[in-house]
Amino acid sequence: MLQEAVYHRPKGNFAYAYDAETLHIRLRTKKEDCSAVTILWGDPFSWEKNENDVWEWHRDQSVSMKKEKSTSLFDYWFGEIKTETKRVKYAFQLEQKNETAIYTEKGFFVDLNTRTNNSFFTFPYLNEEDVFSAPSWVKDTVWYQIFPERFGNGDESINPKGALPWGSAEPKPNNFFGGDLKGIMDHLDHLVELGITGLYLTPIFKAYSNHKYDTIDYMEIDPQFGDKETFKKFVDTCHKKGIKVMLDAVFNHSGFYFPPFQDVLKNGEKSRYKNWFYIKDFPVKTKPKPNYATFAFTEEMPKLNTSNAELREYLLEVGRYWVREFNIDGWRLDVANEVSHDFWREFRKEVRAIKSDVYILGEIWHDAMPWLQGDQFDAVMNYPYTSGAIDFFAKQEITAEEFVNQTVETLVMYPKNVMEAAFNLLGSHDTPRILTTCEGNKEKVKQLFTFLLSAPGTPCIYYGDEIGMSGDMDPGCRKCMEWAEEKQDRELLQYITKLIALRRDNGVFGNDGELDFIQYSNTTNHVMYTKTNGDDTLLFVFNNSSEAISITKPHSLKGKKLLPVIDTNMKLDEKELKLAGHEVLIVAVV
Ligand code: ARE
Repeated sequence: MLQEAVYHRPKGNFAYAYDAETLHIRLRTKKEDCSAVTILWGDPFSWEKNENDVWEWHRDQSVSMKKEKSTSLFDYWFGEIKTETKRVKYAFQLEQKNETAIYTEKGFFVDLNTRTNNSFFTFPYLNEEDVFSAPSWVKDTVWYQIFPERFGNGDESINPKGALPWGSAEPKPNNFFGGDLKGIMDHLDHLVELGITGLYLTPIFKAYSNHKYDTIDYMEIDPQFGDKETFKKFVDTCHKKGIKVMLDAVFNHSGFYFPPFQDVLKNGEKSRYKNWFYIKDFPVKTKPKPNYATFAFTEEMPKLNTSNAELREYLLEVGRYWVREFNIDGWRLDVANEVSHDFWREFRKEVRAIKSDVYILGEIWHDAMPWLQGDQFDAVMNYPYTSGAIDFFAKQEITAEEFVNQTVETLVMYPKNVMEAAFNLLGSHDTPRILTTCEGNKEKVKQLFTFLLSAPGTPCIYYGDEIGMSGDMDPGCRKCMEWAEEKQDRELLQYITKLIALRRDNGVFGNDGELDFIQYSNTTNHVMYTKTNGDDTLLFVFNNSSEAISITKPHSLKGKKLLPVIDTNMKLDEKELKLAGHEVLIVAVV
């Protein structure tokens, strides 16, 4: 047994409370090294005197673990402990052909010394208030992201100076086309028909740029988008259409023209706002480089000092205000990983006190476990989950095996209840559009949307991707939405609409199904996974090579009939699955 590969650590993605009664436990071992793993557990205080009148720990519980996921290197085992006393000490019994080993917090034992449990792992107490719980409405949400300057111009009278005719030019870092809130409201039925139930708007507060991440006033709607009365109507209209509204909070930094920063520029050390920022020395300089902390190396974005009590309270009131006064449903937190955990813990308490089911989404592009313990965020923008798929389906830069490995690692990166609320996306206003990444190959786009929309977690569609808009890295990905139907890819729109409907009508397709990769080949470049919940299984087959291929029907599906759930031109027979071209096969296995 390769003991070096065995890994477990409590209170993270390897041991967590799934709900008030249930612990989920994971263990990693070398792939195909162990034939069985059992969790040996008991209440740490259940001691009894044995026949020699000696106190002995009465550990009498055990749970067989299931091999839930595997990569080329590792097997990930999963077990569930239901505990009444909510206190658990546990160890793992690993079995190989003729070898058994006990894995504890203090390493490996050959046999178990039952008189002591201080070498066991500990989940000391399952406190209900510690259980991670995203708002219940999130797991069934299908999100849509809009860059407000570019979705629809509904009121020309509030156009910013120099606004160009809609779609008349390529987007640039500093041009405007007059997108506004009314323009979004005019097209909400496009979202309803698509099956959208959550809308994420990038910043809409007063700022100079077309992206509004350089905030001037956190308490005002930017006049080019409308006013507070329009916004109130906007939220009410979205709610009436069954669409939740999430705004973008830029608390890591302000804009250069944020009045407190302007005051510091003018009054230097005498400014009452000098500690709202991280200023190294006075007078404040922007050249040759800023003598104050900024977002990235962007002098127009001075970093906010969230440890300063006054600034902190100012931002917390911003967080409360838009929930309290406009009943928004969520906050997306910009550059969330660079603001202190301490601030986010207080932010969560404050906004949840106003509305108990506000969704708190952090923009973090990497492993975000420290922010997902239940005391800060409900989810992060889960770029890692789809990056393997994009590298495999779109860029063909990695093999089927590497795609499976990368995706499995992201599936076990978080607790299952965290994964259910994850915000999965193929692109955003910060990335090239998925059709461009696929070099215009629509079949690859369809495979990626199938992967996104059949994944655990909640999917987000970036505006225009559903109608086949292209666009390279920012600002190219921020073109005006194309509303001329003849210029839209209506077939792609219909395909994505159908997938969203499947997700809505079939829980296995969405969050209720456990995703298992069951077959892949680096030579035929196909990947097969199932989504399973009880007796219900869906089979997904992706063929990423250009030739038609035939593959054997996985033995795990032997004896099951395959019924197409979505029209494909696949030829199916009991012996093998024939794949033609880039078609994706989604079948219901009954
Ligand atoms: C734009 C151009 C820049 C140019 C700048 C000049 O993109 O190349 O230098 O203009 O002014 C906003 C605007 C951007 C603007 C930027 C700076 O939307 O158009 O840049 O302000 O003025 C990292 C951060 C992540 C951040 C991205 C952009 O971790 O938080 O970089 N995303 C948020 C918003 C952005 C916004 C800002 C932050 C600033 O979503 O829209 O930009 O408020 C890897 C790394 C990530 C990295 C990611 C993207 O995956 O792991 O950490 O994200 O690449 O670069």
